[in-house]
Amino acid sequence: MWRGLWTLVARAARGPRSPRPCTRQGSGVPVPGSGATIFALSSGHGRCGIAVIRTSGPASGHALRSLTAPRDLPPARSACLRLLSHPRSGEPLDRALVLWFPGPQSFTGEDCAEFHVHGGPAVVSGVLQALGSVPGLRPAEAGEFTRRAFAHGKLSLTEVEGLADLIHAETEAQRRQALRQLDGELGHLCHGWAGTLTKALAHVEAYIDFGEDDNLEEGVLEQANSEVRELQLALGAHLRDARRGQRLRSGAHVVVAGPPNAGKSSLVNLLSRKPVSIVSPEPGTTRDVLETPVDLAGFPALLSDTAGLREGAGPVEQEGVRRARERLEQADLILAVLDASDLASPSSRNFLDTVVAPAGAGSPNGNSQRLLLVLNKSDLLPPGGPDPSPNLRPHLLLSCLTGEGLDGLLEALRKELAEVCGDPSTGPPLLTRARHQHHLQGCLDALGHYTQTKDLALAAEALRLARGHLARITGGGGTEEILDIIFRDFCVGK
Ligand SMILES: Nc1nc2c(ncn2[C@@H]2O[C@H](COP(=O)(O)OP(=O)(O)O)[C@@H](O)[C@H]2O)c(=O)[nH]1
Ligand SMILES: [Mg+2]
Repeated sequence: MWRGLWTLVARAARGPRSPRPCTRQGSGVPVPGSGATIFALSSGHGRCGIAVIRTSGPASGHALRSLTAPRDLPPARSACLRLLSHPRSGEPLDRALVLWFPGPQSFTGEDCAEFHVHGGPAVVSGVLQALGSVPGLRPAEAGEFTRRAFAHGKLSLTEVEGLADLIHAETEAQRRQALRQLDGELGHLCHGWAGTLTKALAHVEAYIDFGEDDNLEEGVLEQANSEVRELQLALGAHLRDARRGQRLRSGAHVVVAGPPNAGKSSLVNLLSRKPVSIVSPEPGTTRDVLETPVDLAGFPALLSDTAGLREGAGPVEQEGVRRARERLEQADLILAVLDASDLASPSSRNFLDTVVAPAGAGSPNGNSQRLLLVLNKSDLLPPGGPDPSPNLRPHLLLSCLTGEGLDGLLEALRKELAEVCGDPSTGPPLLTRARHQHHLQGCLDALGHYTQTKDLALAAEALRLARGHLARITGGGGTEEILDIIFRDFCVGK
């Protein structure tokens, strides 16, 4: 190996023209209003057992001393019981646990203090007022603690996003995914890819600078090319999966469809555990599309109840049918419901032919739509009798009336949704935001230019561009605008 090559690797990693690599160093992004010490209630609002108020910034130690007696700082990172009183009036406010986190070993990287007070509104507002009276302290803005953590290199941008997702997670799968992202899995993946590009760039630059040098190891350029090809394949695979991560964040579209009176609305109410839709023996009761967010077997879903699909109804119901068909086209998963005791009726046959069969066979664009076939009203079948339709594609028997078959349906839904949303327990890190997808695509496009160009200087530039896109996923070279959008997701006190 040519001796200078690793110097070039290092140069390519740092180089003046190169964007900041994916590292956990400080982002270099100025924090608006940094320098001030901020404070906020970090636990939820309202009456509760314990509320946590925290501060971050250089005056945190002074604030802690001003409010507590005795006035010396507690040992770092150890909880101490202290009497809190107003620094001006001396009025006692609460007996509370206080914690002192000297920077940089704190959440934000700055000096931080925490006050674990009793959660009554008067205690919380008294302590907040007391902190506001300490010179150099001001109330925090939404997401400001996390923004400071990012600015001081405590969290990468993908970890910040993971933290925001964790705070908003409503289902088990969302929590798992958010925790993985907060643990830095996506960041590590990008970091590894950026490392590959840095190496490829070093090889290309070595070739530019020393191509004629006999000591340059043979095949340096070929090695760079093959690394780029491998990376293209990996990025392509992740991009094909990109929709899954986004579904996991915002919920998969699950559309309940079927002929009138099959029990669609009953199923929506059963799955959402609330009376979302009117259930009635009268056909054509549901006309508009009714949507409800639900936790389906641990996955987030937007469940839509639709009008029963049939011909020849009045104009209002016809519009409902049109909307139902439109919604079916956008569905990530169709829950097709039929009345098990009425499979031979014209509306059942028509639904099987026009919706169920095409979904199984694959849609015109080549992507077969996911569909679960549910035969409802199993309680109307003779007990212990044969399958009502042995020739039908795989299906599940259910009775919304008795609840029989619900566990089997939830298990089938869990499997389907793990495919639709990606399985955060086992799969590779998911791209949960359009921002990730955009930069990964940008990286792939730049690598496309690399493979096409014959000019080595342009090839090196394409690699730098590609690496810049990866760096921006984890927060390198992020613009203020993007940061504002991301931090807006946080509440005050986080
Ligand atoms: N026996 C029986 N009746 C059901 C079941 N599910 C729904 N129904 C009844 O079937 C009728 C139509 O139900 P609904 O949910 O409004 O059907 P939709 O038109 O498909 O939305 C109502 O009278 C329900 O009470 C079931 O599992 N067993
Ligand atoms: Mg209905």
